[in-house]
Amino acid sequence: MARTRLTDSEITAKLGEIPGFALAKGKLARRFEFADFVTAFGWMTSVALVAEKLDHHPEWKNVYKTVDVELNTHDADGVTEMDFKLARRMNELAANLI
Ligand code: H2B
Repeated sequence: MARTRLTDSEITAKLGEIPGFALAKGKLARRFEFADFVTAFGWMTSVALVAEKLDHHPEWKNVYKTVDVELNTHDADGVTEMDFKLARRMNELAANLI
C-alpha cells in the first residue's frame, strides 16, 4: 500500500531514488535553493498542483530563494511510498531550475 509506513532500513535503502533528500527526525528532508524568490515560488506553485493531484501535501518553509521541505504521511505517522513519490516529483520539477 502506498500509505503503509516504511521502516527506517527500507527508507535508507530507497534514499538513492531521491538525491538530495535525507531522513531527518522521521521525515524525508531536503533544502532546495533557487536563483531567486520568483523561481523558488514558481517551483512551489508547480509542486502544489502535483501535491493536490496526489492528495499528498508537503510541509515546507520558504525564505527568499530557499525552500526547506519535510515529507511524511500524517495518516501513517511515518514515511510512506507517497512521500517518495512526491519527493521524486519535486526533484524532477527542480532539475531544470537549480
Ligand atoms: N498529506 C500528507 N503529507 N499526509 C497525509 O496523511 C495526508 C496528506 N492526508 N494530504 C490526506 C491529505 C488526507 O487528509 C486526505 C483526507 O486524503
